[in-house]
Amino acid sequence: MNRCMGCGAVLQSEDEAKIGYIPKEKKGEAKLCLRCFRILHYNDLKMVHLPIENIMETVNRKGKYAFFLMDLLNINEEVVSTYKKITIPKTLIVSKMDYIPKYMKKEKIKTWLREEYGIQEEILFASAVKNRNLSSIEKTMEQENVKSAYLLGYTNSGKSTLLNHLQEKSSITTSPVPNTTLNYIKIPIAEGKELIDSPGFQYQHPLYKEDNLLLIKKMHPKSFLKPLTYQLKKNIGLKIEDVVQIVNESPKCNMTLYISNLLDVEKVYPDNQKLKEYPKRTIEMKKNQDLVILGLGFINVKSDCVLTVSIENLENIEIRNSFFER
Ligand SMILES: Nc1nc2c(ncn2[C@@H]2O[C@H](COP(=O)(O)OP(=O)(O)OP(=O)(O)O)[C@@H](O)[C@H]2O)c(=O)[nH]1
Ligand SMILES: [Mg+2]
Repeated sequence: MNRCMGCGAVLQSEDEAKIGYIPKEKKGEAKLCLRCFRILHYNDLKMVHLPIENIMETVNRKGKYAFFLMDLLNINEEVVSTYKKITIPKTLIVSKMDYIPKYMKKEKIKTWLREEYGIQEEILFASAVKNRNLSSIEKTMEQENVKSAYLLGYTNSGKSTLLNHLQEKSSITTSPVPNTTLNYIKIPIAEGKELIDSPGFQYQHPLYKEDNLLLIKKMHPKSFLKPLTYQLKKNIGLKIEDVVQIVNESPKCNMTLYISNLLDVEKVYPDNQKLKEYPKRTIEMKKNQDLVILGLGFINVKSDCVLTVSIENLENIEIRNSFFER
């Protein structure tokens, strides 16, 4: 059974609409399915459904060790609870470190992850695109005496990009669209050691519709994050794309947004409030707490304030103590 080198899907020439499709005349010689070929050469992005389920079950049954990637904008209760379901020995990797401002210090992030999220295992920091700290993965495998480890994480956390930087020549398809990797792909990274790239976990309630590729791309930029600070008077709010609206109900609120800079942020006033049809929740925020919007990032408030949040699914918001406190 031949598999696509880029996404792991089984290659087939029967149905162009299905994953792993490769034109008949290319079968036998080409190593990439048509979708991966088009992503690689034309940046033609297309989202497809994941063909496999039960990643956690497979990993817990077959795996000896797991590395779990989380990027800073996607650290929240849902992601951490998935991480905690891994029952084999594991290490957490905070990925895409090039993306975040320098004042977010690693040691503080570590303490915060331990205190706020109860993470006890080893925590590494890495940037695939800047080749930072990638050797620590091999070192951990050496120390733990493991030859094979799964690379896990939510979709878009950067698993395949990291693995491409650990091999001499990139072979795995990467993209800002969710579900790029469709099956397990074993990659040797050093003498006698391999990592297994895996399909990503999905949020229970993704913020995007599958056909909204523009929003999906905006949510996952490659460039450095510049946090945006706002001072909102009473009844003034912010709308981020058509995803979420946050209105300040207190006399004044200072907040900093840690979200992709490509997203449109619009100020809203009492007479032009949008997203009216979405469910609302009013929250009393304490100074230095974060309002976390799952899949988007977080908003740090610099003063006590009352916020009304409108969002399609209220389960996509969480409140937490920020690591700026530490
Ligand atoms: N800034 C930055 N961007 C990264 C880094 N690693 C990955 N990315 C970007 O994040 C996006 C997703 O990367 P992938 O490697 O495809 O993510 P994945 O975890 O393999 O995703 P799935 O295969 O869908 O589960 C791509 O646009 C990458 O360029 C990194 O270290 N820094
Ligand atoms: Mg991948």
